[in-house]
Amino acid sequence: MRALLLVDLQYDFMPGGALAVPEGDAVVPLANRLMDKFDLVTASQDWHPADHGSFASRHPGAKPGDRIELDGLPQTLWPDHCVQGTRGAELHDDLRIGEIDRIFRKGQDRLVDSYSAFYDNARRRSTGLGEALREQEVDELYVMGLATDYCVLYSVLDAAELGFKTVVVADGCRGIDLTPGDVEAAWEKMRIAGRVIRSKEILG
Ligand code: VGL
Ligand code: ZN
Repeated sequence: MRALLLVDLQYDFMPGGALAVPEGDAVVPLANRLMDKFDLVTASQDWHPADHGSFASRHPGAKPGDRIELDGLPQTLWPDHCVQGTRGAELHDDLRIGEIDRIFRKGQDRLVDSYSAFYDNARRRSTGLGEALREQEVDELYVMGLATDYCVLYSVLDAAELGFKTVVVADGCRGIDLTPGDVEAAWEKMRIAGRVIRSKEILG
């Protein structure tokens, strides 16, 4: 059985959002077209408390992009984003939400960030995604969404490590490139962990 994972297609990662990913909105129509090709459609949703430790605003004198240590782990600081219950945390209205079977929220623990849709960065807690995929006997996971060099990358690495045949839909992803080269490095890692394709290989 094959499943699709839509990573963080939320307003704060779209142009105009708090942590805007260039052209982030360009992948939404593609997500809608891909949904019909899969037995199971899942999505992740970055879902932070207002005082999340990854927010630069919580650290006096720090600014977005700075790197600190948060509860023992290296942490890049971000603008406040995807705060639970806010418009910025909502999935894009143009998404065919009714076609998404399950949504997995992440990043609720203020002391640890969660880039992967499977686990927090400290691997203390599972979101339940891996268990749900196993339960549905998914063996192949297709991944697309935002951002290439953070949540897509770490979700793909975890999916591969969990034993799923992992396929990344390249034209369904957009990246941040906080440090120039980050996006290219992410693609290199994902090509090693899984398979990278273009959507036309699925849509014809
Ligand atoms: C993300 C940074 C912080 C992402 C989430 O979805 O890639 N990046 N939180
Ligand atoms: Zn976040």
